[in-house]
Amino acid sequence: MRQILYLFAALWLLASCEQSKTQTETVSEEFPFFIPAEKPDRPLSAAVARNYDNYEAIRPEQTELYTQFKYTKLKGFDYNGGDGTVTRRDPSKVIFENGKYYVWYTGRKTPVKSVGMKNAKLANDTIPSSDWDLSDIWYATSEDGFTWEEQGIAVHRPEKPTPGWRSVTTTDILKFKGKYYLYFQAFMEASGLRGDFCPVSVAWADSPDGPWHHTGKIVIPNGPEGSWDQYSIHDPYPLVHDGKVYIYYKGDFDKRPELRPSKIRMQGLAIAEDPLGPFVKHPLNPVINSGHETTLFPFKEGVAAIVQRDGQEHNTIQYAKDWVNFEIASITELLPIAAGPFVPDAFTDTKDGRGITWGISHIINAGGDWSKNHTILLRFDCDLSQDVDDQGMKDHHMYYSPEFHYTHRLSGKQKQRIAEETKKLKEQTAK
Ligand code: AAL
Repeated sequence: MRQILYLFAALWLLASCEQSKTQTETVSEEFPFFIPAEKPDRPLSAAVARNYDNYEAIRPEQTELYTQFKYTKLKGFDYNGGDGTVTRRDPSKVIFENGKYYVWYTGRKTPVKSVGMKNAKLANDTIPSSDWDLSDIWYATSEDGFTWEEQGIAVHRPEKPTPGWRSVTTTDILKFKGKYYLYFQAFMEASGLRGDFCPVSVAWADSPDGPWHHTGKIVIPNGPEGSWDQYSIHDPYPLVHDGKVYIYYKGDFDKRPELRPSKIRMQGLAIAEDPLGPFVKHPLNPVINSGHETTLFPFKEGVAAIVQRDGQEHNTIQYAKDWVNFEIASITELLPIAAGPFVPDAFTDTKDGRGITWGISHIINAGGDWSKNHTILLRFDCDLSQDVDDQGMKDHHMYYSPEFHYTHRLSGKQKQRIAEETKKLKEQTAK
């Protein structure tokens, strides 16, 4: 009896070996139905190899630095019927102090709407050129992040010729050793006269409610003639890393009127021991090759960036383990513009950044009518956090309505080109 049992066992073992051999053979011939968690030891196409080599996970929904973005209208801000005389744009990071949230932003309340950068020559002391000309830095607070109460001007335009006399804009907040610092673009000419030229200046306060002391100094100067940031230092964005102040900023350069958009936009880094400087620009600048406004947050031991609007790598979330050399972590869509996230560990000098789940962003031309151009603030939510696992934010199969698509319409010139192409085709085939 025992012998028969041994015989059965041996036969079963043989059969299962045969079966697993067939399975392995099948697997080695075809890419498996269940995608292997580890990079398989077999020839792979460049695309599939990249899926393993370049990303944290093989699926976006398992990638911590992948998210979709959801948007909510903010309560509490009035835009004068959207007539173009009131704008709120380029929000700072959101911080939580004194039991409430704070945000700072470019605020313009002018007697007339802006004439546009192309008509900058028509601008004067009361007529703004761009949407951000003749602006001050305003702030608002909120109990819940959805309803905001505007508190007034935090930093006024200083007297001429102090940097910023024409406009103080696009601010961001730093808290360092118990003091608060607002960095901002300090315009000394109407935007559009030569470009969007400005350096960065700073104001400080002992409380987020002020009073703010405008240093009147340029803290991140434009680069030397011929360098990428010789004209524009935009969107200064401070974080604390290694006990130092790291400010990422955007530069506009290589303008070529024959191309659209005519400028290249990249982002650089300037580092200082003290918030008032001196700031030393990183020798590898620019460190991000795309994007428009700057949005970054500590993530694990490195820093992550939301890269939107411009450049080869727009619509990506990027990551730099060493805070300098950025790689694409994920590709996504409908990214928040000029996002100022709530970054609880922005200033804690963390070595394990937890990430972000919401913030304030903006939409330009909010009324869809450029002749009344103004910008509104809105809330975005996402899951770029180590502590939240919201599968509802990890979708990658987005739906946009027909109306949304049709707002991206052909121009008259494009319609004409298409008609000519068809005409040519008809002529060729008629011969
Ligand atoms: C933005 C920012 C800067 C530019 C202008 C106002 O959204 O990149 O601030 O100067 O546009």
